[in-house]
Amino acid sequence: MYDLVIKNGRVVNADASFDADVAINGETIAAIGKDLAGTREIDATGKLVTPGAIDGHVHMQMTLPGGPTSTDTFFTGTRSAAFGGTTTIIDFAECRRRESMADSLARRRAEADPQVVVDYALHMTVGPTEINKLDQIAGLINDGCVSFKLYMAYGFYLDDGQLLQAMQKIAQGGGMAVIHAENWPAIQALVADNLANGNTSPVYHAASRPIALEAEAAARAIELATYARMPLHVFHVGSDDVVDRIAAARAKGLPVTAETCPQYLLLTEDLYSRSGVDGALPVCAPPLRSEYHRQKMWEALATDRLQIVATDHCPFTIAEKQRGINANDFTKIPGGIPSVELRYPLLYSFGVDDDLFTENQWVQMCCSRPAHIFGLKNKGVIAPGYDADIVIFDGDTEWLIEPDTLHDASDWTPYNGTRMGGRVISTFVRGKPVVQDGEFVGAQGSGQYVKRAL
Ligand code: DUC
Ligand code: ZN
Repeated sequence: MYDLVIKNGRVVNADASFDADVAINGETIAAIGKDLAGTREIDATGKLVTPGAIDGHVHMQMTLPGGPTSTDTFFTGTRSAAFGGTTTIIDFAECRRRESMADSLARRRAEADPQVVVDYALHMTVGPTEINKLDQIAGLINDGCVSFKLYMAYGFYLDDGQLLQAMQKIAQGGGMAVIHAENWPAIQALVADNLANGNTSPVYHAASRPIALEAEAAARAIELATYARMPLHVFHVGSDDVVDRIAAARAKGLPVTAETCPQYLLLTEDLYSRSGVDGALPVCAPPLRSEYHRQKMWEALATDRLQIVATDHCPFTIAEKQRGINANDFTKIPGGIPSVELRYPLLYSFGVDDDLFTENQWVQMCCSRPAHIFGLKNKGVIAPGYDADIVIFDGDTEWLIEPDTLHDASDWTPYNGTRMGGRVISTFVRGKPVVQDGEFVGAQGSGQYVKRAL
């Protein structure tokens, strides 16, 4: 007799789908088979039973330099994640000037631990002030923090020499880097030019960050990572030019992977020409691109030219976005879009339901591949011995996205009014329900920090 059996569902893994019961003992999947009996049983007839989804790129309660803090706390953000079938997030730790990487990690964990309702890990950010701390990297990797965020954009970007130094230390320690690839000095020249010419509206946010400057940076990062012999994951890809660079590197057998995000799959740059704050809401970096590139992102996912989907979930309120409009300066608009709750159902609705890719590819890009890329050894697969992170998903229910149906702390969603073709019913994290039949039943602090290994 098992502790819990999810009965009669259609189990969907990356490599196969099959009808079976899933038995759980404690926090772990114990067996998969027919007619399994449990102390507690849940009927999943007609439903999909998938691994918990993994979102490798979120920013909960992140304070921008001199600016606002992203709207979701670790509690509201992970509750929202759970409603969308996401059972592990990876957020970021950022060092203060004189703080060690280990202390920064501990400080961020102290913020997250009492709040999280799903499991989480952290990427360690390496900025210019961390260049004299690079010897700490190996120790961090040994302690399970294996990925390092390198920015090529914003005031804290690394120049090429710093990038290479960081990559070599990460390679020596056996870690990997995740990168925000944009050519910051070139972007700054375009920004200055636009502002000097009175081009202050959100349209010029996108105009100042053209695809060429993202593709150039991605290609440069790949070259440096290749020289340093370090695995590289490229964040938030929204243009086919960048996908070309990723695909070329992978064709040579280089350890390069990349993600796109829901905003690049479903939204386009023409939103920036809406008047008032509406044009500011979808400001994010890299910016939204054209309809051509939007369609290319779906194609890239279907053909394996892109490997995974993450969100870059980073909401700011309408009032915070409005301040950038009031200041008549697109650089004052805090960048970020919420979607931690919607990624998994959106990818089902517009990917699987619209026949662009299979349910197995959906699970691969949202669950098993993120687990593999980021070193989450016990997650992303429904098989005995894995963590019992499980989603019961109804692939047949149609529903409409409205602001009130979501559970994050944002006061807007760019997906308002979108008709969806599938919905999360229940979400289990290590065997415990966090969302059950559409109701939150989790407890703050029940999520765990996950140590990783590549
Ligand atoms: N881009 C955003 O738009 N927001 C958060 C960080 C990032 O890179
Ligand atoms: Zn980000």
